[in-house]
Amino acid sequence: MSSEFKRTLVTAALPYANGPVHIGHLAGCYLPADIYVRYLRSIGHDVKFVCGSDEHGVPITIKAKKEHTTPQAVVDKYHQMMGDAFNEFGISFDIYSRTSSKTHHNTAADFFTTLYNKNGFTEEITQQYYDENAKQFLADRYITGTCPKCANPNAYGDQCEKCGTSLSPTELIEPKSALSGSKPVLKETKNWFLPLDKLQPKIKAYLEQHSDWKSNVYGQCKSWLDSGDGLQPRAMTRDLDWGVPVPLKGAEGKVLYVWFDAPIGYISATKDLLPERWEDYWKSKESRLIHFIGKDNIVFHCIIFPAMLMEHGDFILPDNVPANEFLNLEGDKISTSRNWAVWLHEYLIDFKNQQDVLRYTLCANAPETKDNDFTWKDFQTRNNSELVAIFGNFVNRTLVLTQKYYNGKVPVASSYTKEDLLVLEELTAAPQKISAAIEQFKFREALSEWMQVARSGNKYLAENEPWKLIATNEERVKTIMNVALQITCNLAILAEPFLPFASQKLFALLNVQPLKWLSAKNSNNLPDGHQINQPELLFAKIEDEQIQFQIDRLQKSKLENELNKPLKEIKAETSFDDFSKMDIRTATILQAEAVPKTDKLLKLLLDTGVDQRTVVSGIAAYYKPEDIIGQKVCLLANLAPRKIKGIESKGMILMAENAKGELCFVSPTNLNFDNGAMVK
Ligand code: B3M
Ligand code: ZN
Repeated sequence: MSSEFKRTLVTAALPYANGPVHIGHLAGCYLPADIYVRYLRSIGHDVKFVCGSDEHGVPITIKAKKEHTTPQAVVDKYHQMMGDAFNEFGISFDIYSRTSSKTHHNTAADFFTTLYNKNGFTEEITQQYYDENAKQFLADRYITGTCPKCANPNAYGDQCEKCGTSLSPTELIEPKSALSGSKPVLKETKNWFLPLDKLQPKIKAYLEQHSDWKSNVYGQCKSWLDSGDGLQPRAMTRDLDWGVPVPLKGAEGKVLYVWFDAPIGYISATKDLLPERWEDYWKSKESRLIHFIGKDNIVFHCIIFPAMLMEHGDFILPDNVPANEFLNLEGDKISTSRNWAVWLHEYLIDFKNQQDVLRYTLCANAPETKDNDFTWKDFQTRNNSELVAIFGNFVNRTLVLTQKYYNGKVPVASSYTKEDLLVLEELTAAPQKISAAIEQFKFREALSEWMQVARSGNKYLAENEPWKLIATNEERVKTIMNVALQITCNLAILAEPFLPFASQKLFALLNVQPLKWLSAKNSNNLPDGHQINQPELLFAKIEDEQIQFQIDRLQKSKLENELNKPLKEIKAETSFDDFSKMDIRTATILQAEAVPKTDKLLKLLLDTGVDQRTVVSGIAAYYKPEDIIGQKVCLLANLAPRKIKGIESKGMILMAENAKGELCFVSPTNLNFDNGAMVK
C-alpha cells in the first residue's frame, strides 16, 4: 500500500431505491469494494466505507405512480430491503445512509449554493415539454413517442430501448405525456447548467494524471472528452417535485438534478458517520478517495463529480474509479423489468448460509475488464470443484486428522524436509502476491492466488499421505500435520476479504481469534500444543436438482414475460388491393379426424356455404376431433390447394397464435351468421 496516503475513503455507488438488489449489483460494485475495504482494514490501514440509497430521480417517481403510492413509500421500502441484503452478504459498509436524510438535503443544497455564489453555473432558458392537464413539466422519461430512427412507437424521451439510440424529447415523433396521455406543449423554463465545455481543459488535465486507471474506465473518459464537440453544459436542476429543492429564490418547483445530488450523498454519509472528523477524509491531501461503480456511472464519477468538486474548491478529487463492466445472466442482459435476475433475497432462501459461495463465484467471474456471464452451472462447479473439493477438502482432512491422531492438539514439527520448506515458503509469499493484485483492483487474480494456496495444501497432503505414514513414521506425520495446520490458519486469514463467513468459521474451528493480514507472513501462527475444536464442514455440495430448479425458474420468468409482451412486430405495410384478393369467409366444421402417422394434423371437412371441401390443419395439439364438430371458423378460401400427407387441402383455417405458439380458432361472434359470410 503506497504510503503517501494516511487514510482512504471508499465509496460504493448509491443504488436507486426502486428495486431489490441482484447479483449484477453485487458483482459490479459492492463485492469488489467490500473485498478492497476488508483487505485495507486487515493490513491496518485507516479506511472508511460509505454507501446509501439514492432516493431521488425520475425512476422512483415512476415506480411510485405504477404502484399507486408515494415516492417516499417506495424509497422507505427499498432502502430497508437493500440495506438488509447488503448486510446479509457481508458487505461491510461503515454506514448505509440515504439521500432523503436531512443531512443530505442540507449538504447538497449548501454545495449548490457555494457553486452558485462562485458563478459556477450558467442560467439557461430552454424549451421543455409541459403537460397542461397534469400542470407540470415532463422529465424525459415521462414522454413517449415514435423513435425517429427505428419507428418504435414506444420510445422514451431520453432513449429508444429498441434501437438503443439516445434521444432528446423533442426528437420524438408524436410525443405523448406518460402522465395524462395528452400531447405535451413546449414551454420556457429556466435551469442552472454546469458549464462542462468551459471546464473541459481542467478536467482533461485531471484525467491525464490518472492514465493508470483501469483501461475500460480511462478509455471511456477519453472518448467523452475527445468526441466531436467535447463536453457540453449540463443542467444541474430539473422541473420536478421529488428531490432536493433548488435553494434559490424563483426556483420553486425545481429540484437538484439527481446526478448532482447523488454523489454529494457520499459526503453526507461520511458526515453522518463521523460528524467531527468527516473533513479529514474529504479535505486532506493525505486522504485518498476511491469510487467503486458499474460502467454506466463512469461519466458521472470521472467527469461531472470531479468537475463539481473542482469548482467548489474545498475537496480532494477521486484518486481512482475502478469501475466494472456488466454481469450477464445465462447469456442475457440482467433486467429488473423482465425479472431476468438472481435476487439476493431469493438466493438467501434457496441457499441458506451460503453467501460465500455466491461471493466466491461472483469474484472468480467478475466483469473486471469485460462483460461476463453468470451461469448456474458455473456456480455449481465453482462450489463443488473448488470450494468443496479443494479448500473444503483440505481443511477438513487437516482438522479431522488432527483430532484423530492428536486429540485436536497442534503437533510439534520436529524437522522439515526440503519439500516442507518449499511449501512453507510459498505459503508465506502468498500474502504479498494477493496484496499486489488487490491493490491493483485485480480481485479475480487475487482470489485465484488464494485458491492456489489451498490447492498446494491439498497437494501436499495427497503426496505425503499422512494417513498411511502414521503406521510407520509417527514423527514425520507430526511435522506434516503441523505444516497443514499452519496452511489452514493462513488460509483463514487470507480468505477474510473474499469469504468473510468461511474465514470466521475457520478461525472458530481453529479456536483462535481472527488474525490480521500481516500474520500470514508467518508460518507458525498456531503454537505447538494449541487445542483446536471439533471439525465441521465449511461448504456443502450443491446438487443438480438445486441448479435445475434455478434454471427452470429463470426460464419460467422468461416465458411469463414473453406472454405479457406485445407479440411479434407488425409486419411491413400491405395494400388494400392485396388484402382484397383474399377471399375469407365463414364456414362450419362438419367432420374432423386425425391424419394417420402425424401428431399435428387434423383432416377437416368444411361447409363453406358454397361447397364442401377438405382442409388439412395443424391444430391437433390444441383440439380433439370430436370437440370441434360444428365449430364455426373463418377460412381463407382461395388459397392455392396443396397436398399435405397425400391429402388435397383446399384453403386455410384462420387461427390466432399467442407468444407460446398456442393456437385457437378465429370465428364469427354471431353464430347465426350463415356459412359463406364474407370476412372483410
Ligand atoms: N443511483 C445509478 C445506479 O444506481 C445511481 C448511482 C449513484 S452513485 C452516486 O446505477
Ligand atoms: Zn429506435
